[in-house]
Amino acid sequence: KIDLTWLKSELKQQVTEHRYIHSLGVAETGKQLAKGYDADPEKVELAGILHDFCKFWSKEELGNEIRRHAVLANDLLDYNVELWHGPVASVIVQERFQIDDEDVIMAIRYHTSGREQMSTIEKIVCLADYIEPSRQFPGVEEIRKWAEKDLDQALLAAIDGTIQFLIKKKMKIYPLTVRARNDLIDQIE
Ligand code: DGI
Ligand code: FE
Ligand code: FE
Ligand code: FE
Repeated sequence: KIDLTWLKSELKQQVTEHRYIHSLGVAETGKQLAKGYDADPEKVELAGILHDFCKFWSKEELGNEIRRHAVLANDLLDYNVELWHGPVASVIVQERFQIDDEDVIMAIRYHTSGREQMSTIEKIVCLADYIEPSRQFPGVEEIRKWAEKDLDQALLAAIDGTIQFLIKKKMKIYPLTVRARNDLIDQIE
């Protein structure tokens, strides 16, 4: 059984105070969502604590890890560096903390991009990342309300918000994010 207190202290050494509070917020919000959507709260909590573990690694370090680990999609290197920390964290937590739960690893790996056929745990971590209490941006309250009644609708709204942000900033959209959105719409129909 993994010691969460110890993991939190390891996280604290890797990230800023703000990011530490955000991570615990994702863990807590995620745990509550898990209870409502019949997912394992302990797996969601663990993924929430660790999802941004590599957030402050340099572009060079992140790129090296992506190139080094064949399991990570190399096309990430052609897209925004903000997409890299989740996939890298998903392999680092295995190596450093012997986390071997595939559900937890996938939730960490895809928390930024999303993907097709996301598990309930992946959806919850991705959504909790967007709506945990320290997040403040226009529209977040509406998504918090959606989160209470429909996980897919709430996640779709969150992904739409991100895509709108990327378009506004004239940034590229990682294809997996588009596929995640399309797949979610098919699931909602
Ligand atoms: O790490 P966090 O700040 O908690 O949040 P995150 O991991 O969900 O996302 C970090 C940022 O990545 C997000 O604000 C937007 C940016 N980003 C850049 N390109 C893409 C992208 N996000 C998605 N979903 N898809 C992209 O192609
Ligand atoms: Fe993140
Ligand atoms: Fe490695
Ligand atoms: Fe996050």
